[in-house]
Amino acid sequence: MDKSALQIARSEYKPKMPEALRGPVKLVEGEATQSVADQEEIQKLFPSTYGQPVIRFERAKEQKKYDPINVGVILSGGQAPGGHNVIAGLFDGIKNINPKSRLYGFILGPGGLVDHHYMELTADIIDEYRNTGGFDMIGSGRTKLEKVEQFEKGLVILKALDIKALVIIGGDDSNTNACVLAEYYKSVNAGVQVIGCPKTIDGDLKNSMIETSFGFDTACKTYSEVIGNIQRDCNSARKYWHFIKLMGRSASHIALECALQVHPNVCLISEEVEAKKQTLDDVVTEIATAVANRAAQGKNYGTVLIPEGLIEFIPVMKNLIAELNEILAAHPEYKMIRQNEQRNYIIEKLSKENAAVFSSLPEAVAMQLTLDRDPHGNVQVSAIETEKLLAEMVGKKLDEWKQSELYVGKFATQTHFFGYEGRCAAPSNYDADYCYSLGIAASGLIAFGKTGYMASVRNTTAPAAEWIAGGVPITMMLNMERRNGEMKPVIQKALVDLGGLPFRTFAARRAAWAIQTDYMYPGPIQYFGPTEVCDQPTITLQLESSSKEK
Ligand code: FBP
Repeated sequence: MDKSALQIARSEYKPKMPEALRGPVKLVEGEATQSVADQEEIQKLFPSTYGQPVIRFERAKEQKKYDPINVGVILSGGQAPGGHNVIAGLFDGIKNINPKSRLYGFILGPGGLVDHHYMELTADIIDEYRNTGGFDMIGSGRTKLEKVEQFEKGLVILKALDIKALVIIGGDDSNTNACVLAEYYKSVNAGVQVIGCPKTIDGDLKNSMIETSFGFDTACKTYSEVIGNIQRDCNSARKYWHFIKLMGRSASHIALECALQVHPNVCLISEEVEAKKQTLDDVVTEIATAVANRAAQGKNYGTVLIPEGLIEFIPVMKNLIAELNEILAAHPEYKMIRQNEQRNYIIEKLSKENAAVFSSLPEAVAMQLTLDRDPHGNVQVSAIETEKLLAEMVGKKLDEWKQSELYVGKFATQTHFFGYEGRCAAPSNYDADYCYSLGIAASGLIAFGKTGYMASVRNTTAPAAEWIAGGVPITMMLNMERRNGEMKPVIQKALVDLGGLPFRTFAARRAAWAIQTDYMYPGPIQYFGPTEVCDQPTITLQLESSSKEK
């Protein structure tokens, strides 16, 4: 494969690591843990893995001797920069344990385990992918591992390859499944440990023990670079309002981080829209007001950041989506109905109130709401064109205001959606370092015979040498939620905390950003150069950790 000069230089990069992982380690166990909510139910569902302690690795004097171990690895769900480095860290870690250890990658996600598609990951393959973006080393997929039949089919290949531990690199849903699988394999004495790893650009897999999911850093920096470029274009031509939707599923972490990095004129935060019980019209009025205020100063241009999950947080839409979820789960025949009849079919099944909301939506958006849920029951928010919906509705509102002379100005829009552009970017130094350490930590958890844990690396706003590596029992993160019409144990998603410092910092500055043109242009991710340019974590993480210190 031909490589650019940057790729060649980057492949030589040696990830920075916590001091504790730079040699033999010992394991330090904390207190027994509890699930974040619904303790009784979770304990009943996970009798073998519930309550395990949090683990920290510390430097040991001597390297223990370990037998070789065969390990399997799966990349699950959406791509996130740094996945290859988790695998590289895992590979180096198990080879360190014993050079005869072997690593197998299951192809195209959890489906590879069930269908027995795998490849051995040898040193030459690993070296080819060090510090690269993407998940193309083994591919990823969204098959939901939830049925005993799938677990048993997986066990056949795990036994055949003599695999004693499986690492599942995924988001909240995939790690929930890792927890269920760990419990099952332990309960049947399968002799297979299961370890999770926190991945997702969305940044919504975090809690008191997991500071951030990998990929969030690089994805936000990539989007912020491009939004910065758009802002410079916007400030040069001074003729467009840019409506920019950003990936992130339900949580607005990506939009918030990008806002902190680029200072847009408007940034919506879904969690705030929900807390304020804003209607779609309120949201449109808020944006139109910013447009009108700038127009009054002769500025007919600006930027609006929109989190992709916004629509789910507008209370009437949330109710509608909840009912649609139930209807779609109960009526699989819906997919067979002719397209031009689908809208009426849904309207007939909906309650009167929801039918009225559904009917009021532009047809394209209404139909985007009924698209197949992903295997975990999530609405595919990336397919809902909220940026176009809002641009159109703001235009209509401004036309109305023009009639009553409340607004005098020109309103021309450009719409953008940034998501896939950032998911496979080459990892920032932060993600390259963080991921490699996560992989090494996973190998440590395996060596110590642990199962049902998520690899963790904390204190990552400090220099890498001071990072704290270890493992967190996944049951600690679970609560019961309604999914696909049933109550299920799932990892609690971390949405934007409206009382947290990142949101408060944004809220304190947004009024000035709305009227001024105080754009920031962060530029591209830098890999080589001064540490303050190359190694800074996200502003979100810096603010969160500074508020913890106080
Ligand atoms: P994960 O939660 O699996 O990490 O996926 C993240 C994400 O990029 C979301 O931001 C987005 O809504 C979704 O994946 C898109 O899914 P797909 O890749 O299936 O189109």
